Amino acid sequence: MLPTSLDGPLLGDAVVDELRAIAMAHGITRTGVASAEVMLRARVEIVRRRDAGLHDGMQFTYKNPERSTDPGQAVRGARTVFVGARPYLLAEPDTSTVPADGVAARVARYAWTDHYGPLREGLWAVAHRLRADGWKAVAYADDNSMVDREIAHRAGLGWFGKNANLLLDGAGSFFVLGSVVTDAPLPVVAEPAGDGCGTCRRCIDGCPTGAIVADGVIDAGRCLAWLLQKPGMFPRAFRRAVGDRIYGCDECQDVCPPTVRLGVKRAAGEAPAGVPVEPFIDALAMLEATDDEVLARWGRWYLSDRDPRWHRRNALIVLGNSGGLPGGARPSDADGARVTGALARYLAHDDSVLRCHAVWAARMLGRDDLLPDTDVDADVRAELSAPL
Ligand code: B12
Ligand code: SF4
Ligand code: SF4
Repeated sequence: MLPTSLDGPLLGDAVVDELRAIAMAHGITRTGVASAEVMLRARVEIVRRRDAGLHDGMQFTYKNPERSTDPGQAVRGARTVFVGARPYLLAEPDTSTVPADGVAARVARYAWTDHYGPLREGLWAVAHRLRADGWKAVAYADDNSMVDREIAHRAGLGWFGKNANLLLDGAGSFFVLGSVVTDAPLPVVAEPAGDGCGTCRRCIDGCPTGAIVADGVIDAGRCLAWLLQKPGMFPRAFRRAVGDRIYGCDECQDVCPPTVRLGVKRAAGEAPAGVPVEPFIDALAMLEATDDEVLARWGRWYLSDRDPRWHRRNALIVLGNSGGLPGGARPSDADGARVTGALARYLAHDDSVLRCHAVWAARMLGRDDLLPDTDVDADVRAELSAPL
């Protein structure tokens, strides 16, 4: 039974142990407790980066920094925040879901399957335990109301890597983060973890687009993870750098020694039986699918307005890159029926943004024979003659 006095002394460590055990039962392997004070550093950084244009139109926590950096606005009278990290590194399944005549498109590790659902479930189990004793408690994970890395850092879960991710001591960064904001006076862990990057700068040098513009600072306008989510035309300058990525980007973590050494080599887990795990999908299958099919299979990816246009735009870029660029997958046959069919369909699409990307893909694959001489849309006309 938890103590129930709002004005009483700090709750004991046994309470945190019980909450930790609840979280652990949901796969949340690292936990900590932070004070619920305003996250001033994050607030200042968000505003500074927004003013410098580094957010490239992103909303998320940037929309209302006053709110996203103040746990007290999430739960009135908030005193503490119970923070949890859930590992998302999974072993690659033995069998590929991409057929021989398909085009393999890479999905970032955090999206191979749904990791936020189980994380939220675990955090809500913690919140309900606190509520059962009369405390207020609300769970947040990847929500615009809370800057997850900053609160996890404050709770001592890890350090800010130069790649901007929170690296957990002895485990690397392949973790999703979330928290339970509460008015319960839980005992706080006051010591954030020290820096573990030292002189390393592999992520900065390894980023395919030079998006890490200073230690821990990402220019979203260059970051593939954001550009693949963002609506509209994909900047031509970065399309080759996309390679075979269709959603998300892991490059700055895949080159990170602590993450690879401690996470990838030691701790890749298995997904529970029956849970689909998709490290690669068939870009052609996505281009052939109806809107409903796209949303049913890949609707859990965060893409602007959950609009299947952006799934297809990304699939066309992967198709264009699939002729054998470094990191790109090779279609079984660029002149084959499925590739030709997809290009022909999207070159005639009524959406001019998709036509633009289809023109680019056809030109990249040397299928100029499929291109129209001109187009009613000025952007498509520009795409027909732009340097590749
Ligand atoms: C917006 C967002 C993005 C944007 C921008 C990311 C960015 N780095 O700015 C985009 C779409 C690009 C993105 C990409 C990814 N994201 Co994201 N994203 C978010 C979101 C919604 C908000 C982040 C935010 O508020 N940033 C504001 C800035 C100011 O905070 P910050 O980047 O953490 O910066 C801090 C440090 O710079 C630090 N700092 C200050 N001074 C200094 C100085 C030094 C030297 C250093 C090192 C640090 C440092 O203080 C800052 C403030 O706290 C969070 C979820 C959430 N609600 O918090 C997820 C989140 C950060 N993303 C997450 C993930 C998994 C990813 C990807 C790995 C997904 C992928 N594979 O594609 C990539 C990683 C890209 C990268 N290198 O950051 C996880 C991170 C988990 C972790 N272990 O860190 C989060 C926490 C989601 C979650 N709940 O699990 N993301
Ligand atoms: S996610 Fe990819 S593009 Fe973005 S900073 Fe990391 S390596 Fe660069
Ligand atoms: S690659 Fe090196 S510098 Fe970058 S986050 Fe990892 S340890 Fe830090």
